[in-house]
Amino acid sequence: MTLFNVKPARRIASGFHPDPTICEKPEGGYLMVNSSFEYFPGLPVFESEDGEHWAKIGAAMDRASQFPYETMSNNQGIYAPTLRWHDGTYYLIVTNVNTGNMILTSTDPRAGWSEPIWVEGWPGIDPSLFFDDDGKAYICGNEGGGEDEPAGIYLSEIDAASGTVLTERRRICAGITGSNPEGPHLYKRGGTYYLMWAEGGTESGHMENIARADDPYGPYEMYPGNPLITNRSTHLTLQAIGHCDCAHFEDECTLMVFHGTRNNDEYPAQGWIGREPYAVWFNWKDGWPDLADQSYDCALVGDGGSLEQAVAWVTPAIDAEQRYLVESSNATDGSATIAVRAREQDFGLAHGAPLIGTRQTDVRFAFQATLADPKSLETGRAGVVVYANSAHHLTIAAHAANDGVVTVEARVHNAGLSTTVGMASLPAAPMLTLIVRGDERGYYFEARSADCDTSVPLGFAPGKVLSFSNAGGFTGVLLGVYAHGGGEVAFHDVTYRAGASGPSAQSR
Ligand code: 6LW
Repeated sequence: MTLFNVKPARRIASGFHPDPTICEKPEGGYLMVNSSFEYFPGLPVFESEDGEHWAKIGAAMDRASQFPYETMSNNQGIYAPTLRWHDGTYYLIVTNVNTGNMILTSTDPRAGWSEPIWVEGWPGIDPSLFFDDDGKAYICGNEGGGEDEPAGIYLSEIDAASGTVLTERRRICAGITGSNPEGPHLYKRGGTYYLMWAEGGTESGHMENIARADDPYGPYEMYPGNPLITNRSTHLTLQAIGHCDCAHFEDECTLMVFHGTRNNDEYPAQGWIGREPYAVWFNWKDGWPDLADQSYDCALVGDGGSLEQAVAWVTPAIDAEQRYLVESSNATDGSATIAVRAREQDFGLAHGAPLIGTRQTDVRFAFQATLADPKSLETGRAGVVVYANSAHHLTIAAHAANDGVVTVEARVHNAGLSTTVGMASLPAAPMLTLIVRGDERGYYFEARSADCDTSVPLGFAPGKVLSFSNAGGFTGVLLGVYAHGGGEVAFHDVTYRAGASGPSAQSR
């Protein structure tokens, strides 16, 4: 057998970018889009020339008319998109779990995407489009199971331009285990239809399966080697792999993307920086993907400089009041100046947690923000936050005390229990820098006043507090700034450095 360009799987973006979908660009190269949940701008778009090196080029959902939410709970919003190119147009079909399924279109993804085209009469999540060569288009997706419809993968014909579902939904697959068949994609190769779908839940039981049929509605013949991929029941660092999508499906060498979490068994914690996308090339054997010799793993920490991505700032839901203004951003080192207008709400409320942040993209990192004038905090608290969700996050809060002193306090917020891990009083001189560093164990907090040469250590929080297994949900970790109370504060030199060397000597 001839082997074409098969290479081991590699991470193609860092930080939480789950549910990857890819398609080939007509001029060559690829685009990828990922789920974004409650965060805005949503639906990050990446581009690649070779399928291995990817760069973020924007976000498909960049205005309120596409995502009109000023409050939104954790893990709501935008789920599992599918991107396809057909006849001069990119179609991005996606679920907003708060409203339903929709299609965004674009003829130039760098220039932006359309208003939502709503798909009426198509319940469930993880919608996908397939354009057949006879001119028909299909929508498939999954339904969790209820009184009306059993769980499984459903299919109908659709007019993709108008979003009109043309035929009755038919269940075409129930999965192989009965546990969460989802994220389906339909393809065609040599006249045969192939259905791929994830199963087992997106946690440690995750897997991907494949089946084939002569007709899009089946009956489907299951691949005898299913699951096509899984790391279930292993101790590999890379866990929870699945939710695949492919390009070059009809070629000898097919590009497949999937997501997985970096696991830390030593401490033990599953995937606190979230589900990240990977890519692998495979060949075919006897009409099935040949992945028998492939294994999927990764290092817990970093994997070289090739994954550098621009720092992208997001807020939970739309920042309609413009409480967060990224006033300037330094293209060379990624540092930003961010003005924050405080509001009374704190992180304990599920809706629209007040913060602006960027994804944690490596286990080792340093994130810092300098409060230009700590005295402006007389009516509130401001600081940095390491945020998984409203019930699981870490804060370093600064607030003005009496007599020209600022108090800084590092706290762990874990499922309703809030614990102080470090506290210090510093002179209320201009320029108070709050620092959080990450490593394989977790997060280390520090503060440094411009008057002092050294940082004051403020304790440590184990990463497992924010891990998938403790915090739950579908997202990873954001590193951000916030202000509660009244007034307005400015953060200077808000800087994120991935791969920076763990805790400083003082905070160990
Ligand atoms: C996604 C679905 C899933 O829509 O997680 O657990 C959802 N399964 O496939 C969010 O990523």
